[in-house]
Amino acid sequence: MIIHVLTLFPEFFEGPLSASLLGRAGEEGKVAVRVYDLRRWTHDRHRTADDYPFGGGPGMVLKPAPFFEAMDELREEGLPGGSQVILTTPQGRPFRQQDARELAGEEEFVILCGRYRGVDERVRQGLVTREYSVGDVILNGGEAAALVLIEATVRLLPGVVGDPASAAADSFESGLLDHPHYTRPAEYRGRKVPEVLLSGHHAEIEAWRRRKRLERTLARRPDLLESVELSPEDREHLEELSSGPGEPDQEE
Ligand code: JA5
Repeated sequence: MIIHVLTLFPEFFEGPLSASLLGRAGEEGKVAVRVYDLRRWTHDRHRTADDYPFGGGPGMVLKPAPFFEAMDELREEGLPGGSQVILTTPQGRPFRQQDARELAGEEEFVILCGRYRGVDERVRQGLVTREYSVGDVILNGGEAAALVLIEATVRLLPGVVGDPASAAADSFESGLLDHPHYTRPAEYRGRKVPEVLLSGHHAEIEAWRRRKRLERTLARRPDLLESVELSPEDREHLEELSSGPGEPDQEE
């Protein structure tokens, strides 16, 4: 897979792309993330990539030309015709696990990072095929959001996450939030690991974990329950929960 990133702050990507799982995936040739400085496609002495907004108002807008010229060059250099061109923006659709799965099936794609007040609208109209938000928060630019897309996508590539069972067992692959996890010691500062986890009864452990996932999802993200397949036992448990106490808001 080749991921191209156009940004005014290429140094933003250096640490994350060389660290941990992403760094290893790069070294092993599973992905090449090519980060380009947008100023490469500016032509004035000050390498200006932004300008004042027509109509006035505060802040600056990223000029269209560096994006269009960069895309021309990527295409001349072999970027396939149908490649997705993604803009990270608060105006985009929420980026979900399903979107990461779709991107993981692409051979090559481009991420455009906005800065300041955003990008000239003609960049969206003329270049962008998809717009994604990574949460209703304000960021200084699209770079941090681009890293979210990259990490979520690359970890789905074959052989990137060491243990495929771990990738598959994660929250959201089941559509539910994850159950609690414990490791040694069995008691720490007076807090005990639930007895069932020490019992060795695998069926009971799995049933406990499923119930905990349902409990947590009901308490924290009830919206997720609408798109999850629930067994009759699941529904029965949720029924009990809506009358009972459930998980405390924050474990004290
Ligand atoms: C800000 C000029 O989904 C969170 C996001 C916030 C944010 C994004 S994505 N892009 C920008 C931006 O600011 O380009």
